[in-house]
Amino acid sequence: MKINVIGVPLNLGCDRKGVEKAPNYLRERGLMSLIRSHGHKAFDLGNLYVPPVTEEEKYLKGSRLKYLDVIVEVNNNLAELVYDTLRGGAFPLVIGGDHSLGLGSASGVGKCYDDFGIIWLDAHGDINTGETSPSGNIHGMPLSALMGLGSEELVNVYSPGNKVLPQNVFLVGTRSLDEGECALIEEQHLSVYTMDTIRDKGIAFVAEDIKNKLRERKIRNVHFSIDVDSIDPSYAPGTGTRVPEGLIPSEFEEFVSHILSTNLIKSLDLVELNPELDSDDKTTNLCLSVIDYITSRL
Ligand code: B3U
Ligand code: MN
Ligand code: MN
Repeated sequence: MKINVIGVPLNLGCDRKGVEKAPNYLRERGLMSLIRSHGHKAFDLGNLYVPPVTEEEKYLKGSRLKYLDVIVEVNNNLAELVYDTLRGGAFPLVIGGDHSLGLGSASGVGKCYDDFGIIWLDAHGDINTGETSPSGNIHGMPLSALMGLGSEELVNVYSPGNKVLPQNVFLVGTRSLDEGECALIEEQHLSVYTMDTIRDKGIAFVAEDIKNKLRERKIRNVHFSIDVDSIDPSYAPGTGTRVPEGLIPSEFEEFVSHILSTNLIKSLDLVELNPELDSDDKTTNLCLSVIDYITSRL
């Protein structure tokens, strides 16, 4: 398979330094040769340009959303690159950076396919809007914008691509939701598989349930967005917003293996690795093994 690796050294969405270093950090530790070791033709497209900004530019035009303009610009460029990659018959592997980039990558998928789903593996919902967000950090908002909800500027990224239908959105590993996110989940009847559900029914059940729903709805294309904070912080401490009681690596692998076996996954993000918050490269090594595992199954 042809795989295009796209680095997105973006930290403005989480408003915390360190995550922007992850793409190069992973490259220096053998990312590309790891992917190639599975027989793929892997192309390193380098890092997307993130224009420099100052603290003073955080809130433009009185917006509550931090660094809105730059984040929109980077996401438009990312969407175009993901779209071109898919049109060229390659698989986009997007390495973050913070999770605000999920808006760009899934928007690129949305322009390519009108029937698409999104699996969002994350401790958080990332479905806040400018109004409901407690922080103003855009990494907590991409999924609502992808459904066409919330701030106009975010919703219009890579317009007029297809939005994802709420019924085709699957949140997995969730264990930290804000009030406004819970309300939106109810309103839009989203499929949310919390850690409580996973503990109760098992990760295999959850994966099967998602597979069944995708089949019932005849969804042929799925974007898979992986936030490393979905994994328990004892295994993945190198991330900005750790939430206890997460997936253990074997559960994570089981889930990924089930989902990849559908052959519906067309693109993937791996985000929120912060090498500066890591201990002994534990999370970096875990991310490399995740990429190893995933690319061995593509
Ligand atoms: N829900 C909170 C916190 C958060 C979201 N995503 C991460 N943290 N990584 C917010 O700010 O929207
Ligand atoms: Mn996230
Ligand atoms: Mn998260």
